[in-house]
Amino acid sequence: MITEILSPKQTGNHNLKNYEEQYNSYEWDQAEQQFSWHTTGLVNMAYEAIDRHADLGKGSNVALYYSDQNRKENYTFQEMKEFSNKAGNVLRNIGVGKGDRVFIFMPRTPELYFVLLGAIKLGAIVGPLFEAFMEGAVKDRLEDSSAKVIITTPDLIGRVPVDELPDLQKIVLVGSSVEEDAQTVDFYRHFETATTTLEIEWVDREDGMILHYTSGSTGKPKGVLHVHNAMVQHYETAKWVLDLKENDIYWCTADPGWVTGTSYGVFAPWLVGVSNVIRGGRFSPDDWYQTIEDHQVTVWYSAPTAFRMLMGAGNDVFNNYNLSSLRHVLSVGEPLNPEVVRWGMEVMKLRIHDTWWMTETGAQLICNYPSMEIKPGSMGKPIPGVEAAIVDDKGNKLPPNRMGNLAIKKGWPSMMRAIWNRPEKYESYFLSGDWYVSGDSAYMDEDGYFWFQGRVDDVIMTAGERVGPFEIESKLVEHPAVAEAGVIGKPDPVRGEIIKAFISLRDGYAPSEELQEEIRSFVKKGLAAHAAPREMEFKDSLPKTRSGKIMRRVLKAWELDLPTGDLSTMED
Ligand code: 6R9
Repeated sequence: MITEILSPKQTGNHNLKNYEEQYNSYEWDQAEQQFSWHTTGLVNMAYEAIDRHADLGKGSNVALYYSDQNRKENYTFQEMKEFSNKAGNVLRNIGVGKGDRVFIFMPRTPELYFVLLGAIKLGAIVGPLFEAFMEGAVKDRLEDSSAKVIITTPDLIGRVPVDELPDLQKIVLVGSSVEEDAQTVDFYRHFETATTTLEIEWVDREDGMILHYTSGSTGKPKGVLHVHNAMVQHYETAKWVLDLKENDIYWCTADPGWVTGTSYGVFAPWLVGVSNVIRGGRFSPDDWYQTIEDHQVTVWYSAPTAFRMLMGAGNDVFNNYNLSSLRHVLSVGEPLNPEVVRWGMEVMKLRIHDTWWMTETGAQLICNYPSMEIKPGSMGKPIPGVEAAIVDDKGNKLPPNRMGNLAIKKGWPSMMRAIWNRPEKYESYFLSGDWYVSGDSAYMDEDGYFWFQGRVDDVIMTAGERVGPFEIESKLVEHPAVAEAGVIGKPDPVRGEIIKAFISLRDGYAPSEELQEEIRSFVKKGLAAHAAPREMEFKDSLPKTRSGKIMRRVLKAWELDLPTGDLSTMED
C-alpha cells in the first residue's frame, strides 16, 4: 500500500475549506438558489454561463482569451453574449428550435463557441464532434440522432456524407467564399448582419442540452444525453474542485468533442464568471508552456497523457518559461501516475489534483481538493452531495481495500438522462435501480480514498490474483527508459491470464533483451513478483483515444487477432 502523502498548501483560501464538514452537511438545493428557475421555473445554460454576467455588471470582464497559430483574440462577456446571440439568430432563421439536434464539426475557434452557445440559447441539443473524425464516424452520430443541422467548415464538409443523411436539412459552413444553395448556408454572410439581441428559449431544467457520443468496447458509439440541470454541478465543482475565484485565468486543454471540453471547457468556468483560455491547434510542449505564460494562467486542467508528454520533453524545456502564475493544477481522463504527481511537485512546485468522472456522469464525482491531503495515485474522495461505493456484482457494498465495481448512488444533478434511442442500454447502467455502475474497478482505502484499478473488462486474473493494469503501468513508467505503457491480460492455459506489457521507449533507448529483463526486475522489486509482465513488446507509440486514454482493448485485439471494434475516437 502506498503511504506517501502530500499536504495541502496552507493558504487557508480555498473554496472548499473543510471537506469533511461540507460533505456531511451538503444538499444540492443549496446551489439551486443561484439560477433563474428558482424564481421563474425555467432556465437556459447559455444564459447562466454568459448573459447573466454581462447583465450583472461584469460585461467588460474578459470571458475568452483565444489564440492559435494565426489568431489572437479576446472577447468580453458582453461580446460573448452578443456574438452567441448573433449565432443563435443565424440558426433560428434556418429553422433550428427546441430539441433539434445540431452538430458542430469544426476546429477550435471562437466561432465554435459562438455557435455552441447560440444553439443552446435556442433550446437545441448540441452534438460536438472531434475535428479529426472521418466520414464513418460522422455518419454514425448524425444518423443515430437524426441530426437536423451540421455546422462545419469548407475543409471538413467532404467528410459529411450528406446524401446518406435524409434527416439533415441544413449545412452551415464557417469559412470564406461559401456558395449557398437550398441546403448550404454561408455562416459569416448571415452572422455579419444578424442582430445582437435574441429571444432566449427558456427551457425546463430537465430538457436536453448536449449529446456526447462515446465508444464502448463493442458496438456503435452511444449518444449520452445531458440536460440543463447539469449546471448545478458544473457550478459547484467549478468552486470546490477547480477552486475558481473571481480573478482567475483558467485553461482547460480539452477539445469540446470530449465531455471535458464542454463541461469544464465551457460551462463550469463561465458559470462562475472567470476568464477562460482556449488554445487552438495541436499539442506541443513549447506552445503549451507559452500559453500559460502569455495568459498568466492560474488554474490549469489537463490530462495525464499531456503531463507525461511534458515530462518526456524534459525540464530544460520547462525552465524556458515562467509559469509562476499557476496556482492550481488538475488532471482527468486516465489514472494519474504517482510519478507524474512527483514530477509536478519537482518542476511546478504544485500538486496535480486528480479528478474522476465520465461522459455519462456529466461532471466530476471523485476528486482531490486543494484543502485535502493527497495520496498520489488515488482519485480522491466523492464531492459533497455524492455517495460513492465499491459494490459487488449484485450491488452489495464491499468493505475497504476490496476491489470491485466503482458505483455512484443515483441522483446527482449532472447525471446523463438517456442513451439516445437505447432505453435498455441506459437501464443497464443501474444495479437494483439505485446504483450507477461505472464499469471501472477500484477499491476504497480505510481513509475513504478511491483507487482506480482499470476498466472492469481490463482487470487481469493471473494465477488466482486480481491485478489492475494501472498499478503495473504506473510502475513501468517510473523506469527511466519507459515513456508509456499499456498492460493487458493474455489468456494462458496455466495461469488463466498472464501479464503482457506494451511499451514505448523514451528517446535514446532501444529495445533489447537486457532492457526487457531490467524492466521486468524493476517491476518485481518495486511492486510484486506476480505483477511483473511475463511478456513485453516494444512499440513506437501506443493506441490512444483523442482524450489520451490508452486503448487496452485495441492492444488486446492486436494480441489475440480479434476485431478492434469502433475506432472512431482513436488518435491518428
Ligand atoms: C471525463 C472522462 C471515462 C473513463 C472512466 C475511467 C477513465 C477518467 C479518470 C479515469 C482513472 C481518473 N478515467 N478519469 N481513470 N483516473 N482520474 O474521462 O470521460 O472519456 O467518458 O472516460 O475514463 O475509466 O470510466 P470519458
